[in-house]
Amino acid sequence: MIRPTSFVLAALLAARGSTAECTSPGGRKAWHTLSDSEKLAYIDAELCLMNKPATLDLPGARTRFDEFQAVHQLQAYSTHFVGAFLPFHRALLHAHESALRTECGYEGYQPYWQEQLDAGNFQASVVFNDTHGFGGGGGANGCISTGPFADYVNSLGPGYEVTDHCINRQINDRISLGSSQAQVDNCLSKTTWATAWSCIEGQPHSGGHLGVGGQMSNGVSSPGDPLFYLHHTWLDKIWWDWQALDRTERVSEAGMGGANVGPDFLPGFPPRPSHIPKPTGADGDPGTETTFGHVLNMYGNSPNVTIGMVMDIQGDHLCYEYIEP
Ligand SMILES: [Cu+2]
Repeated sequence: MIRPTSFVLAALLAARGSTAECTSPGGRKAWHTLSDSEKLAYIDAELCLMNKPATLDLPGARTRFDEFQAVHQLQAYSTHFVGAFLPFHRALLHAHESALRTECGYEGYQPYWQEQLDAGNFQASVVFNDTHGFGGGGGANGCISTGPFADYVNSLGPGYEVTDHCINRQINDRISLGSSQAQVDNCLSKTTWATAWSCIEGQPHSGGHLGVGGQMSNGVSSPGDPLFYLHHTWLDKIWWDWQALDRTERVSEAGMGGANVGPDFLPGFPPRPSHIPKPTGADGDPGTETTFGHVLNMYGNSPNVTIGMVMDIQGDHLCYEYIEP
Protein backbone atom coordinates (compact mmCIF):
# COMPACT_ATOMS: atom_id res chain seq x y z
CA MET A 1 0.00 0.00 0.00
CA ILE A 2 1.42 3.38 -0.97
CA ARG A 3 0.73 6.22 1.44
CA PRO A 4 -0.94 9.38 0.16
CA THR A 5 2.28 11.35 0.68
CA SER A 6 3.99 9.04 -1.79
CA PHE A 7 1.25 9.74 -4.31
CA VAL A 8 1.82 13.43 -4.03
CA LEU A 9 5.56 12.98 -4.38
CA ALA A 10 5.16 10.68 -7.37
CA ALA A 11 2.74 13.08 -9.02
CA LEU A 12 5.12 15.99 -8.50
CA LEU A 13 8.03 14.03 -9.90
CA ALA A 14 5.96 12.87 -12.85
CA ALA A 15 4.71 16.37 -13.54
CA ARG A 16 8.28 17.57 -13.90
CA GLY A 17 8.69 15.20 -16.82
CA SER A 18 12.17 14.43 -18.03
CA THR A 19 15.04 15.90 -16.07
CA ALA A 20 18.77 16.11 -16.29
CA GLU A 21 18.96 13.15 -13.96
CA CYS A 22 18.63 10.68 -16.84
CA THR A 23 21.97 11.48 -18.44
CA SER A 24 22.99 8.12 -19.85
CA PRO A 25 19.88 6.16 -20.82
CA GLY A 26 20.21 2.39 -21.25
CA GLY A 27 20.05 1.48 -24.91
CA ARG A 28 17.38 -1.05 -25.82
CA LYS A 29 18.32 -2.66 -29.13
CA ALA A 30 16.52 -4.80 -31.68
CA TRP A 31 17.29 -8.50 -31.20
CA HIS A 32 18.45 -9.02 -34.78
CA THR A 33 21.08 -6.32 -34.37
CA LEU A 34 22.72 -7.94 -31.33
CA SER A 35 25.99 -9.80 -31.76
CA ASP A 36 25.96 -13.52 -31.00
CA SER A 37 27.66 -12.90 -27.67
CA GLU A 38 25.09 -10.21 -26.76
CA LYS A 39 22.29 -12.63 -27.60
CA LEU A 40 23.85 -15.35 -25.46
CA ALA A 41 24.34 -12.93 -22.57
CA TYR A 42 20.63 -12.14 -22.61
CA ILE A 43 19.60 -15.80 -22.89
CA ASP A 44 21.97 -16.77 -20.08
CA ALA A 45 20.50 -14.10 -17.83
CA GLU A 46 16.95 -15.33 -18.54
CA LEU A 47 18.07 -18.90 -17.76
CA CYS A 48 19.53 -17.53 -14.53
CA LEU A 49 16.10 -16.15 -13.52
CA MET A 50 14.62 -19.55 -14.43
CA ASN A 51 17.11 -21.24 -12.10
CA LYS A 52 16.62 -18.94 -9.13
CA PRO A 53 14.02 -19.99 -6.59
CA ALA A 54 10.95 -17.81 -6.10
CA THR A 55 11.23 -15.27 -3.30
CA LEU A 56 7.58 -14.22 -2.97
CA ASP A 57 4.53 -16.19 -2.01
CA LEU A 58 2.70 -15.88 -5.32
CA PRO A 59 0.51 -18.93 -6.02
CA GLY A 60 2.26 -21.58 -8.11
CA ALA A 61 5.45 -19.62 -8.85
CA ARG A 62 8.58 -21.72 -8.34
CA THR A 63 11.26 -19.48 -9.85
CA ARG A 64 12.10 -15.80 -10.23
CA PHE A 65 11.09 -16.11 -13.87
CA ASP A 66 7.69 -17.46 -12.79
CA GLU A 67 7.14 -14.53 -10.44
CA PHE A 68 7.00 -12.07 -13.32
CA GLN A 69 4.48 -14.33 -15.03
CA ALA A 70 2.48 -14.55 -11.79
CA VAL A 71 2.26 -10.74 -11.49
CA HIS A 72 0.78 -10.69 -15.00
CA GLN A 73 -1.52 -13.66 -14.39
CA LEU A 74 -2.97 -12.34 -11.13
CA GLN A 75 -4.15 -9.07 -12.60
CA ALA A 76 -4.72 -9.82 -16.27
CA TYR A 77 -8.28 -8.54 -15.89
CA SER A 78 -7.20 -5.16 -14.53
CA THR A 79 -4.34 -4.52 -16.96
CA HIS A 80 -5.85 -5.30 -20.39
CA PHE A 81 -8.45 -3.28 -22.29
CA VAL A 82 -7.95 -0.48 -19.76
CA GLY A 83 -5.87 2.70 -19.73
CA ALA A 84 -3.20 0.95 -17.65
CA PHE A 85 -2.45 -1.60 -20.38
CA LEU A 86 0.68 0.03 -21.80
CA PRO A 87 1.90 1.57 -18.50
CA PHE A 88 1.56 -1.75 -16.63
CA HIS A 89 3.53 -3.63 -19.26
CA ARG A 90 6.16 -0.85 -19.33
CA ALA A 91 6.58 -1.26 -15.56
CA LEU A 92 6.75 -5.06 -15.83
CA LEU A 93 9.39 -4.90 -18.58
CA HIS A 94 11.46 -2.49 -16.52
CA ALA A 95 11.24 -4.79 -13.51
CA HIS A 96 12.30 -7.74 -15.67
CA GLU A 97 15.22 -5.82 -17.18
CA SER A 98 16.31 -4.68 -13.72
CA ALA A 99 16.20 -8.25 -12.36
CA LEU A 100 18.33 -9.53 -15.25
CA ARG A 101 20.90 -6.84 -14.47
CA THR A 102 20.92 -6.83 -10.67
CA GLU A 103 20.23 -10.50 -9.94
CA CYS A 104 21.85 -12.20 -12.93
CA GLY A 105 24.80 -10.01 -13.86
CA TYR A 106 23.41 -9.01 -17.27
CA GLU A 107 25.15 -5.89 -18.54
CA GLY A 108 22.91 -5.13 -21.51
CA TYR A 109 19.37 -3.76 -21.66
CA GLN A 110 16.04 -5.31 -22.59
CA PRO A 111 16.07 -6.09 -26.33
CA TYR A 112 12.98 -5.89 -28.52
CA TRP A 113 11.79 -7.99 -31.44
CA GLN A 114 11.44 -5.82 -34.56
CA GLU A 115 8.40 -7.84 -35.60
CA GLN A 116 7.50 -5.95 -38.75
CA LEU A 117 10.61 -7.47 -40.35
CA ASP A 118 9.13 -10.93 -39.83
CA ALA A 119 5.41 -10.21 -40.24
CA GLY A 120 3.89 -12.83 -42.50
CA ASN A 121 6.95 -15.04 -42.11
CA PHE A 122 7.48 -15.58 -38.38
CA GLN A 123 8.70 -19.13 -39.12
CA ALA A 124 11.90 -17.74 -40.58
CA SER A 125 12.60 -15.18 -37.83
CA VAL A 126 16.02 -15.14 -36.20
CA VAL A 127 14.32 -15.02 -32.81
CA PHE A 128 13.52 -18.73 -33.22
CA ASN A 129 17.15 -19.69 -33.80
CA ASP A 130 18.16 -22.67 -31.65
CA THR A 131 21.66 -21.56 -30.70
CA HIS A 132 21.34 -17.77 -30.60
CA GLY A 133 17.62 -17.37 -30.04
CA PHE A 134 14.57 -18.69 -28.26
CA GLY A 135 14.28 -22.07 -29.99
CA GLY A 136 11.83 -23.06 -32.66
CA GLY A 137 8.12 -23.52 -33.01
CA GLY A 138 6.35 -26.31 -31.21
CA GLY A 139 6.62 -29.94 -32.28
CA ALA A 140 3.70 -32.34 -32.64
CA ASN A 141 2.53 -31.69 -29.06
CA GLY A 142 3.25 -27.97 -29.30
CA CYS A 143 6.18 -28.14 -26.87
CA ILE A 144 9.32 -26.38 -28.00
CA SER A 145 11.86 -29.17 -28.21
CA THR A 146 14.94 -27.25 -29.32
CA GLY A 147 16.86 -24.22 -28.08
CA PRO A 148 17.81 -22.97 -24.62
CA PHE A 149 14.32 -23.04 -23.09
CA ALA A 150 13.21 -26.50 -24.31
CA ASP A 151 13.59 -28.08 -20.89
CA TYR A 152 11.88 -25.40 -18.85
CA VAL A 153 8.89 -26.62 -16.88
CA ASN A 154 6.32 -23.85 -16.60
CA SER A 155 4.32 -24.08 -13.41
CA LEU A 156 1.79 -21.37 -14.27
CA GLY A 157 -0.80 -21.59 -17.02
CA PRO A 158 -2.36 -22.16 -19.31
CA GLY A 159 -4.47 -19.21 -18.22
CA TYR A 160 -5.11 -19.21 -14.49
CA GLU A 161 -4.20 -22.86 -14.02
CA VAL A 162 -1.28 -23.97 -11.89
CA THR A 163 0.01 -27.04 -13.71
CA ASP A 164 3.42 -28.26 -14.85
CA HIS A 165 3.80 -28.05 -18.59
CA CYS A 166 6.27 -27.22 -21.35
CA ILE A 167 6.65 -23.89 -23.09
CA ASN A 168 4.61 -24.40 -26.26
CA ARG A 169 4.24 -22.53 -29.54
CA GLN A 170 2.23 -22.82 -32.71
CA ILE A 171 3.63 -20.30 -35.15
CA ASN A 172 1.11 -18.96 -37.66
CA ASP A 173 2.56 -16.91 -40.50
CA ARG A 174 -0.79 -15.61 -41.71
CA ILE A 175 -1.80 -14.28 -38.28
CA SER A 176 1.66 -12.78 -37.84
CA LEU A 177 0.76 -10.26 -40.56
CA GLY A 178 -0.86 -8.33 -37.71
CA SER A 179 2.66 -7.17 -36.79
CA SER A 180 3.28 -5.52 -40.15
CA GLN A 181 4.75 -2.06 -40.68
CA ALA A 182 1.37 -0.94 -42.00
CA GLN A 183 -0.22 -1.83 -38.67
CA VAL A 184 2.51 0.01 -36.78
CA ASP A 185 2.16 3.08 -39.00
CA ASN A 186 -1.59 3.03 -38.52
CA CYS A 187 -1.16 3.30 -34.75
CA LEU A 188 1.53 5.98 -35.00
CA SER A 189 -0.88 8.10 -37.04
CA LYS A 190 -3.46 8.25 -34.24
CA THR A 191 -3.82 11.66 -32.68
CA THR A 192 -5.23 10.87 -29.23
CA TRP A 193 -4.15 8.59 -26.40
CA ALA A 194 -7.40 6.61 -26.51
CA THR A 195 -7.11 5.81 -30.20
CA ALA A 196 -3.35 5.16 -30.12
CA TRP A 197 -3.50 2.84 -27.10
CA SER A 198 -6.45 0.81 -28.41
CA CYS A 199 -4.78 0.57 -31.82
CA ILE A 200 -1.54 -0.80 -30.29
CA GLU A 201 -3.44 -3.19 -28.01
CA GLY A 202 -5.41 -4.35 -31.02
CA GLN A 203 -3.33 -5.34 -33.97
CA PRO A 204 0.39 -5.24 -33.39
CA HIS A 205 -0.20 -6.66 -29.92
CA SER A 206 -2.32 -9.56 -31.20
CA GLY A 207 -0.08 -10.19 -34.22
CA GLY A 208 2.87 -11.12 -32.03
CA HIS A 209 0.93 -13.04 -29.41
CA LEU A 210 -1.23 -15.07 -31.78
CA GLY A 211 1.43 -15.35 -34.49
CA VAL A 212 3.71 -17.17 -32.02
CA GLY A 213 0.80 -19.10 -30.55
CA GLY A 214 0.76 -21.60 -27.68
CA GLN A 215 1.52 -20.03 -24.33
CA MET A 216 2.10 -16.66 -26.03
CA SER A 217 -1.47 -16.65 -27.30
CA ASN A 218 -2.87 -16.87 -23.78
CA GLY A 219 -3.73 -13.38 -22.55
CA VAL A 220 -3.26 -14.42 -18.94
CA SER A 221 -0.17 -16.68 -18.88
CA SER A 222 1.76 -15.44 -21.94
CA PRO A 223 4.85 -14.33 -19.95
CA GLY A 224 5.59 -18.06 -19.55
CA ASP A 225 7.30 -17.82 -22.94
CA PRO A 226 10.43 -15.65 -22.61
CA LEU A 227 9.69 -14.20 -26.05
CA PHE A 228 6.89 -12.27 -24.32
CA TYR A 229 9.45 -9.73 -23.09
CA LEU A 230 10.81 -9.05 -26.57
CA HIS A 231 7.32 -8.74 -28.02
CA HIS A 232 6.10 -6.33 -25.36
CA THR A 233 9.30 -4.28 -25.49
CA TRP A 234 8.58 -3.76 -29.19
CA LEU A 235 5.06 -2.57 -28.25
CA ASP A 236 6.57 -0.29 -25.62
CA LYS A 237 8.80 1.16 -28.34
CA ILE A 238 5.76 1.79 -30.54
CA TRP A 239 4.08 3.59 -27.64
CA TRP A 240 7.26 5.63 -27.06
CA ASP A 241 7.63 6.40 -30.79
CA TRP A 242 4.06 7.70 -30.66
CA GLN A 243 4.74 9.73 -27.49
CA ALA A 244 7.92 11.18 -28.97
CA LEU A 245 5.98 12.64 -31.92
CA ASP A 246 4.55 15.21 -29.49
CA ARG A 247 6.52 14.52 -26.37
CA THR A 248 5.51 17.34 -24.04
CA GLU A 249 1.83 16.70 -24.64
CA ARG A 250 1.99 12.90 -24.72
CA VAL A 251 3.93 12.38 -21.49
CA SER A 252 1.48 14.72 -19.74
CA GLU A 253 -1.98 13.98 -18.35
CA ALA A 254 -3.29 14.53 -21.87
CA GLY A 255 -1.45 11.33 -22.80
CA MET A 256 -3.39 9.19 -20.34
CA GLY A 257 -7.00 8.24 -19.69
CA GLY A 258 -9.49 5.52 -20.51
CA ALA A 259 -11.50 3.26 -18.26
CA ASN A 260 -9.73 1.78 -15.26
CA VAL A 261 -12.06 -1.22 -14.96
CA GLY A 262 -12.26 -3.56 -17.92
CA PRO A 263 -15.16 -5.70 -19.08
CA ASP A 264 -16.19 -8.75 -17.08
CA PHE A 265 -15.05 -11.08 -19.82
CA LEU A 266 -12.12 -10.18 -22.01
CA PRO A 267 -12.31 -11.32 -25.62
CA GLY A 268 -9.99 -14.27 -26.20
CA PHE A 269 -9.00 -14.46 -22.53
CA PRO A 270 -9.73 -17.42 -20.27
CA PRO A 271 -12.61 -16.56 -17.91
CA ARG A 272 -11.60 -15.08 -14.57
CA PRO A 273 -11.87 -17.77 -11.87
CA SER A 274 -13.68 -16.96 -8.65
CA HIS A 275 -10.47 -16.78 -6.55
CA ILE A 276 -9.26 -13.88 -8.69
CA PRO A 277 -11.11 -10.82 -7.38
CA LYS A 278 -13.15 -8.78 -9.82
CA PRO A 279 -11.20 -5.60 -10.60
CA THR A 280 -12.78 -2.60 -8.93
CA GLY A 281 -10.53 0.19 -10.17
CA ALA A 282 -7.14 1.03 -8.80
CA ASP A 283 -5.62 2.85 -5.88
CA GLY A 284 -4.81 6.34 -6.93
CA ASP A 285 -7.60 7.01 -9.44
CA PRO A 286 -10.25 9.32 -8.04
CA GLY A 287 -12.96 7.84 -10.27
CA THR A 288 -13.37 5.38 -13.09
CA GLU A 289 -10.84 7.09 -15.40
CA THR A 290 -7.20 6.03 -15.55
CA THR A 291 -5.03 8.87 -14.23
CA PHE A 292 -1.40 9.65 -13.41
CA GLY A 293 -2.00 8.64 -9.79
CA HIS A 294 -3.11 5.11 -10.77
CA VAL A 295 -0.94 2.68 -8.80
CA LEU A 296 0.45 -0.26 -10.77
CA ASN A 297 0.47 -3.19 -8.38
CA MET A 298 3.63 -5.25 -8.80
CA TYR A 299 2.80 -7.69 -5.97
CA GLY A 300 6.14 -7.16 -4.23
CA ASN A 301 8.06 -8.41 -7.29
CA SER A 302 9.23 -4.84 -7.82
CA PRO A 303 8.20 -1.59 -6.13
CA ASN A 304 4.73 -0.34 -7.00
CA VAL A 305 4.81 2.67 -9.27
CA THR A 306 2.22 5.16 -10.45
CA ILE A 307 1.40 5.61 -14.12
CA GLY A 308 2.81 9.13 -13.86
CA MET A 309 6.20 7.63 -13.01
CA VAL A 310 6.37 5.56 -16.21
CA MET A 311 4.99 8.03 -18.74
CA ASP A 312 8.43 9.25 -19.80
CA ILE A 313 11.14 6.65 -20.47
CA GLN A 314 13.75 9.30 -19.68
CA GLY A 315 12.31 10.78 -16.53
CA ASP A 316 13.06 10.41 -12.85
CA HIS A 317 12.06 6.78 -12.60
CA LEU A 318 12.91 5.28 -16.00
CA CYS A 319 16.05 5.97 -17.96
CA TYR A 320 16.32 4.12 -21.24
CA GLU A 321 16.10 4.77 -24.94
CA TYR A 322 15.25 2.78 -28.02
CA ILE A 323 18.01 2.27 -30.55
CA GLU A 324 16.65 2.13 -34.11
CA PRO A 325 17.77 -1.01 -35.93
CU1 LIG B 1 -0.33 -8.61 -20.97
